[in-house]
Amino acid sequence: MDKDIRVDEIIYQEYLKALLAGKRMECRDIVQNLIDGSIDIKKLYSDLFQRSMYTVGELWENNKITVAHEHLATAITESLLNLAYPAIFASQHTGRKAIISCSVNEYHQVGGKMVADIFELNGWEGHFLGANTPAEDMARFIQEVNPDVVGLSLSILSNIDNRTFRIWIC
Ligand code: B12
Repeated sequence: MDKDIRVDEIIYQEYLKALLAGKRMECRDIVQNLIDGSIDIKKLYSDLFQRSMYTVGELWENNKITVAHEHLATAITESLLNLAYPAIFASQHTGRKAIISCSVNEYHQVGGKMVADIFELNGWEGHFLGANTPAEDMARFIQEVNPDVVGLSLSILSNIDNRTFRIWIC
């Protein structure tokens, strides 16, 4: 793998501009070029996807963009994660299993999905249960799969739901 392939400032700004303008094909081309150049997937996730979504959050917080722009950027980002899948699922499996889930009421799902993908990249089975997962269902799935690791994803502190932990402990 060529470790020199990275998201430099020019690529990042070009991608951000396209993302904010909702230009899905331009974003896709940038990401596909990086993948074709064998970029480290962790760098792609952190230096392009995460960084741009944090910028989207700041712009939204400062009323520089609307909720519609944020939704569009999120939808584009989620669709582009799939471009990395051939690389992610090429890893030899270790037999280890991880479950990552958003807590009840937590709708920020991009970060948790990325975490599950990185487990896959490292040869784990990375189960991602998505947003707002009911605690009982999460607990049942954990019993079924018997994972080595369970990770909870939340961006809003008040979404730490005591009920989830009580059910896990039982
Ligand atoms: C997109 C977005 C949304 C979308 C999410 C849609 C979706 N499909 O995911 C929607 C519209 C639903 C949304 C809603 C809200 N949002 Co919002 N949102 C964002 C935004 C812009 C991007 C989130 C994102 O994708 N980030 C990129 C990912 C890659 O980063 P990440 O989540 O941090 O994940 C990384 C790490 O945290 C870590 N990680 C994440 N999970 C896990 C789990 C484990 C186990 C491990 C080890 C690591 C790990 O690894 C990830 C990869 O590095 C953020 C801005 C930001 N700074 O993130 C605001 C942001 C998170 N939202 C915010 C707010 C306030 C809200 C609302 C309350 C707004 C409202 N008034 O309705 C609601 C709350 C909804 C809810 N109950 O969950 C605030 C939160 C502030 C706070 N913490 O108090 C932020 C920071 C915006 C801001 N600047 O103010 N939002």
